[in-house]
Amino acid sequence: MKLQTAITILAAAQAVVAAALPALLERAPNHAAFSKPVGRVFEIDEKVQYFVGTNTYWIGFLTNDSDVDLVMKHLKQSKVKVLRVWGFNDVNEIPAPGTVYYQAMIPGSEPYINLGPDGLQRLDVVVDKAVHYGIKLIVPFVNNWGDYGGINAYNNYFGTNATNWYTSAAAQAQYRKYIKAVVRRYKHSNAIFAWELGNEPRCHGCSTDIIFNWAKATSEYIKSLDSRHMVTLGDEGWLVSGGDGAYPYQGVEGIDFERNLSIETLDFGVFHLWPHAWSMPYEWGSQWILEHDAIGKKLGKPVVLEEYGDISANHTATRLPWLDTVYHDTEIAGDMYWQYADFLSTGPSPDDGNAVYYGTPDYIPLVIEHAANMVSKPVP
Ligand SMILES: *[C@@H]1O[C@H](CO)[C@@H](O)[C@H](O)[C@H]1NC(C)=O
Ligand SMILES: *[C@@H]1O[C@H](CO)[C@@H](O)[C@H](O)[C@H]1NC(C)=O
Ligand SMILES: *[C@@H]1O[C@H](CO)[C@@H](O)[C@H](O)[C@H]1NC(C)=O
Ligand SMILES: CC(=O)N[C@H]1CO[C@H](CO)[C@@H](O)[C@@H]1O
Repeated sequence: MKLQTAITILAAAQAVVAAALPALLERAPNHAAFSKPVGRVFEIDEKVQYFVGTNTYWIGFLTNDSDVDLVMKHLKQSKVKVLRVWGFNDVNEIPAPGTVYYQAMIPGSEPYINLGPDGLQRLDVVVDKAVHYGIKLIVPFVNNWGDYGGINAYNNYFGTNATNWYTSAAAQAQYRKYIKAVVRRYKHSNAIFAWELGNEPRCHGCSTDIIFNWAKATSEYIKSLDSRHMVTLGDEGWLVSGGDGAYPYQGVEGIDFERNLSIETLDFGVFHLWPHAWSMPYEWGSQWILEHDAIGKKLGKPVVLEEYGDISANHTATRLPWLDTVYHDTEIAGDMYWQYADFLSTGPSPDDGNAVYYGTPDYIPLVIEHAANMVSKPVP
């Protein structure tokens, strides 16, 4: 309680702290080259290359540095180059001591960003270890879903909802304050691969104008803070036509992947692949991959398969055809499976049915072999 009060005061006095102790707010620069698009692929560590990546949303919430180190070391050994980690963790009430959170929006008091040891200092460890092992990070700023707060946490505070959050001046001002704090902290680090507006933004039943305008304005804002890092949206890649009118092609989530990808301040497109959640057969995955590659080709931008998973009895049998499509039949710049898992000091990391654990039989074809293929795939 006492410590929390101290942190609250510290956060409230952010401007003063900023002047006195810039290191608290801004991480030290590391000067190696930043990742950037080159045609439909990326230059990463000064080499134009295809990549394999993965997702560990939880890594910035771990409290043991050795666990972060272990994961990064295993990723490097596996030639996994890009890691997506939640850059948000919003709460509406202060959690129990030792539980990490990044932003507090407690009804009745001023929202603040947690710069303490149970706040962004945990994300600092992820960034530092990423620098050490040469891993690049994709960092989304908000969740469409209720996990770790997200839009819902803003809604609880500002009285907004899942659709008008995108246009609420008050909610957007706080979201931008949060973006500014995180971007400022890591803007000099080449461990950041890209900033991401959010995890799977949706505006169900809305005109695609809502998210288009929000994505345009927010990405422009991020570029105004940090022109050197790439920015991407974080959407699932919804299309507005084709596919015999099946759910992913109906535009009902208020997203038009192609339209959004045309935004100048979005450097590349991402899409996700969740056949079982979208009532599509697993075999349809390759079609979805080919369709997004074709749109990237039309607009001349890299496209990344940023999340994919299955809950079938055999992950290898289900996913290998998708990976073969990515590798043999497209110029998809990289694919990032959901979700990497490992054995931490606290036990196994989370498994929602999609996890592939480091060192298990599925890990060999799906990660080790596929990553070796992708990093040696000739670039155009
Ligand atoms: C942190 O993790 C390491 C293993 O990675 C373990 O040896 C150590 O006991 C852990 N520390 C705590 C405080 O749990
Ligand atoms: C959000 O509130 C607006 C009214 O301000 C309403 O029109 C809209 O349907 C609401 N959306 C949801 C998802 O409840
Ligand atoms: C899973 O599928 C792969 C590829 O089709 C196959 O080689 C492997 O034996 C299967 N594993 C199990 C446990 O059935
Ligand atoms: C550049 C581009 O492809 N723009 C398309 C964006 O999406 C709209 C539909 O929402 C199309 O009309 C544009 O041609």
